[in-house]
Amino acid sequence: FGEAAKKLQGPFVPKFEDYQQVYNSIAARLEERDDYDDGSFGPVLLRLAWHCSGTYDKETGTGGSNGATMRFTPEGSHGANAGLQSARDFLDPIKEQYPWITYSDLWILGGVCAIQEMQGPKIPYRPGRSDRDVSFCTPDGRLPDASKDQKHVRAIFGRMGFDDKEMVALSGAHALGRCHEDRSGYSGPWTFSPTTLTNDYYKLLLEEKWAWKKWTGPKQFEDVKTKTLMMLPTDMALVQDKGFRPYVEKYANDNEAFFKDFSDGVVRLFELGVPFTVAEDARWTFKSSFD
Ligand code: HIF
Repeated sequence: FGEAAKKLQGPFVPKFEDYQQVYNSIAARLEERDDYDDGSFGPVLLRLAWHCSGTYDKETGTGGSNGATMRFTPEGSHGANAGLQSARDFLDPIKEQYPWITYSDLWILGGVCAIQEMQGPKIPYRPGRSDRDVSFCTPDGRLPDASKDQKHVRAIFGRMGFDDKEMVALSGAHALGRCHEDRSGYSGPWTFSPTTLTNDYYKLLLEEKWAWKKWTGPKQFEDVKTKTLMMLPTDMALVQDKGFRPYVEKYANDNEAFFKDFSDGVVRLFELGVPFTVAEDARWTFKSSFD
């Protein structure tokens, strides 16, 4: 009888409410698990979603958030992805609870949830990513190298199809989280509130005095006043470059403009390389836990 009923219903097609439930479960787990460095897995979940997406190459159409190929060793062990196992492990019980969602849709939903739960803007979402096999792993070297300058930043984000304004708007995500010596080699947070999304990253870039940190690790900047904050060479490139700097100034002065452009940029980033069947105007906006 059960089988017959199932046949009548057809295959399970998840709807908005089903994805909202997954969102709620991720949000609840973020609240529960405060055993990550600043009390939240939010930053590393966002980093996972971005590193899936940021492999995209617009010329060949390869890479991007479709596939979740970071599950496989070649890509999972790329130097740039060091530490992201913790984010994947965090999401595994959610995948067990909702087996119908693909890893690739789940990892991006994790990024969306992280941003919203860290009090960032709404990030509209649509599903449609499928998991692909190891042969779809991208070659090493597609993600940015923090020791480089603006030419590199433009080359990497240009390859994904982004312009100057979008590059600066996305960069505000470095208000969140921190660098770990055992992962990237760099050390420290960018802002004083690394689990809340604000435009502080831009304000600090402009208002603080920055100097090279005196240490034996990779070259990074520290704030002269407290010596507790950091900037990567690629972060500092945003104020050194004439094309980038006006946007840094704009976002430092206008959090609303930052949130708007950040959201637009992240939506585009998270959708790179995905052959959606759902139209752009049918994206969903999830309720946050505090709405
Ligand atoms: Fe990051 N990023 N990112 N990044 N990033 C690190 C950490 C985070 C770059 C380098 C690093 C973006 C762009 C760039 C986050 C989100 C985003 C670390 C430290 C490095 C080295 C990793 C570690 O040691 O754990 C470079 C060179 C980028 C291009 C300029 C995006 C815009 C800012 C696209 C973005 O969204 C987040 C969040 C973290 C914090 C992770 C954590 O575990 O706390």
